[in-house]
Amino acid sequence: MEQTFIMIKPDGVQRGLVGEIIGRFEKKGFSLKGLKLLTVDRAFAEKHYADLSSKPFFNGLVEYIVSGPVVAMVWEGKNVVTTGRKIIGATNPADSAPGTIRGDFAIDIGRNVIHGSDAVESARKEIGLWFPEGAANWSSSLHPWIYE
Ligand code: DAT
Ligand code: MG
Repeated sequence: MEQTFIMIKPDGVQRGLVGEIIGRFEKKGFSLKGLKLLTVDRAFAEKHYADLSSKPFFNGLVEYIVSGPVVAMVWEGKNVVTTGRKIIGATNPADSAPGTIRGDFAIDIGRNVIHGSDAVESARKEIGLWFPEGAANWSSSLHPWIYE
């Protein structure tokens, strides 16, 4: 089953949105396979966002991510990468539809509350980086009520 890496950024933690965000993924029917609250250092944040290292906003982005604890998660389910991105909404909250996490809870692109992997391959890399110990191995007994 497909997995994605989801991270509630420091603003989401500070603003008390952790429960709300987890609830949206849970209620959709996805399964939580990894969860931890941690504060990462500069080198780790730079590795996570390595693909963006040439962007003018890279330094500010890294400072934002290291500015406080984040909630790192692995979520599992059919098409969870693409559907997770839909639940999160567009990168710039000005373009995120109401009903999405960024559309409902964010205003500025540099404080957009949440990260979600953009492809199955980047999800695999990000889960490896954030969860070197591996994700949890369990399956929900609700499975037949969610999947036909
Ligand atoms: P996403 O987080 O939607 O996958 P991304 O991977 O392109 O978007 O960029 C990572 C983060 O970098 C994004 O959540 C917010 C920040 N960012 C992206 N584009 C930006 C821009 N033009 N100005 C400022 N910050 C930006
Ligand atoms: Mg991205």
